[in-house]
Amino acid sequence: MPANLTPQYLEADKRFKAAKAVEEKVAALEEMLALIPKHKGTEHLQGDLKRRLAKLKAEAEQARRRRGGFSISVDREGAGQVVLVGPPNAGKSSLVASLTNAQPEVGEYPFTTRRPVAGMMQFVNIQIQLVDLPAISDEYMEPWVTSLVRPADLALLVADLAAPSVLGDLEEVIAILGRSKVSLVPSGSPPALIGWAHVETMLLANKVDTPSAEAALGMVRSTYASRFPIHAVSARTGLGLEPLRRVIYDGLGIVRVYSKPPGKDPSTHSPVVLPRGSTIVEMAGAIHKDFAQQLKYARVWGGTKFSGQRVQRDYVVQEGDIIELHI
Ligand SMILES: Nc1nc2c(ncn2[C@@H]2O[C@H](COP(=O)(O)OP(=O)(O)OP(=O)(O)O)[C@@H](O)[C@H]2O)c(=O)[nH]1
Ligand SMILES: [Mg+2]
Repeated sequence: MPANLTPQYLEADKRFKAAKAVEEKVAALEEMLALIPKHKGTEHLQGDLKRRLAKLKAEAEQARRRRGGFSISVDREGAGQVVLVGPPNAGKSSLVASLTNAQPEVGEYPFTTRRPVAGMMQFVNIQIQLVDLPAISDEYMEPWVTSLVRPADLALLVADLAAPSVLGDLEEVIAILGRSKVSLVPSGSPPALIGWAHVETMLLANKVDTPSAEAALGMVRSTYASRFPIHAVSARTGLGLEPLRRVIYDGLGIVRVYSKPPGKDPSTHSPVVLPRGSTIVEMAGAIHKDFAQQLKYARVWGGTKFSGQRVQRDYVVQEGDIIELHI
């Protein structure tokens, strides 16, 4: 056993040894891998953990197949993946139906949605993927739901302003996700818990058209305004939905820039989408992997500061920049 393994690592190791279910073992191993000090002395152990993890995941998959079950995942598409989470009947499917090309089933009864449904939401000149998920509640839930929240770029936590239990329902959703080590956080907050997934979240207070909505919205605001940005919407009347497209875009922490071949016009309908803070080199690499290496300099048109100004490889691109790469 190499030296300087942390107490947290040893804790996770203990949990791994005590675990019975394959999923628990996988979770503990993943945590060990995240926690193990990364240096030469632990290389062997790291390799060993990775092998065991791969084997266990394959076993879990086989077991699912034998049970006749299936593993559920949603392939990423577009500029970002956004999941809708919330209690039953809050209007998650209605919102996805209003904002995207998808047509998830909407029902007056709870637990209508049983499978993820992905749809594409247009925002100006890009598409963002919204994923409708089944309800999250202690009464009943599909066991795989939290595993789809984990990898998302953004979560929309949907509150049902027509439900008297609105506050308790939200607490329940947050607590259930917490049990799977998924923490809903406001955007820009640094990861706080090792081994947890921190999913940036905004709260959508839906059904603002209903009679008691105003009072319910007041309660939601006083409880959650310090934790999440809150947007009041109605999937039924469409209130608040158009501005929501930009809010979602802003929440993804991405920028759109436009590539311009020397001597030609920029391609303004097909932006290059990059994480905020990306440099010109990263932009070049996103267009073609060889470009990152070959890039000599670039010229930028944008905002007020640049009008074809020459910038170096480490220039941080800004929303709306038009960029001429010189290879
Ligand atoms: N008045 C009003 N009703 C809404 C609104 N959004 C959804 N509903 C209604 O609320 C009910 C539930 O809507 P869904 O979209 O199926 O809710 P869900 O969150 O997907 O529900 P589950 O899939 O069961 O978890 C349906 O009867 C909708 O018509 C809204 O903004 N206002
Ligand atoms: Mg639904």
